[in-house]
Amino acid sequence: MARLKLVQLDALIVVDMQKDFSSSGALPVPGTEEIVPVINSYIELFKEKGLPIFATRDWHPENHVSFKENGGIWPRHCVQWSQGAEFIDGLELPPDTFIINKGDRSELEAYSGFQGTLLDSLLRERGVKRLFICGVATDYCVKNTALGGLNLGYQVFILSDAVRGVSPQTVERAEEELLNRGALILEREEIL
Ligand code: VGL
Ligand code: ZN
Repeated sequence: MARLKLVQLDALIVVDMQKDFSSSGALPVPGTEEIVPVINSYIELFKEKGLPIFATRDWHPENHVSFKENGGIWPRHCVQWSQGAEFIDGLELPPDTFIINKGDRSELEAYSGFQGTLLDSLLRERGVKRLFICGVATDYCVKNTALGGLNLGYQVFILSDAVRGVSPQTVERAEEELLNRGALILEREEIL
């Protein structure tokens, strides 16, 4: 097995690991709790090497367009400052994690961590070239954050043991699209 060595150009992106996506939340993504320890081990790895860690969070106003009551397809979730929008218990984000709020404009859906945020400039300022992406949901925000990164010229790695999706069919399509666009899918033991 080829192994990948982390270098100074790398950053970890933890996508939307929030209470509303856990099994007791408003929009449960199956398996979200299960990946918390795996994500913690990636966090530890990046922290050890002094590499930057970014955590996106879905951060919707009450009247967000993605909610069913406002014509969208999702139950109300991740409302700004609500308990459901908090990071999931047990996730060990270091104090110097860069927190990226997205979907914070009522009229715009934002599945990508790059959409309407400072993520690209923060990464660029630090010379980051390669993104290691984990979190939820594989078929929505992980996918679109990864595509956003690819469009902006980053090399993208999906951490397959640390992502979970909404449905198997859309996850399969998402993985195929990501591979076709040049992302690589790897797991913990493939990283040195
Ligand atoms: C997400 C659906 C709605 C996600 C966010 O984080 O993947 N999915 N809002
Ligand atoms: Zn959302």
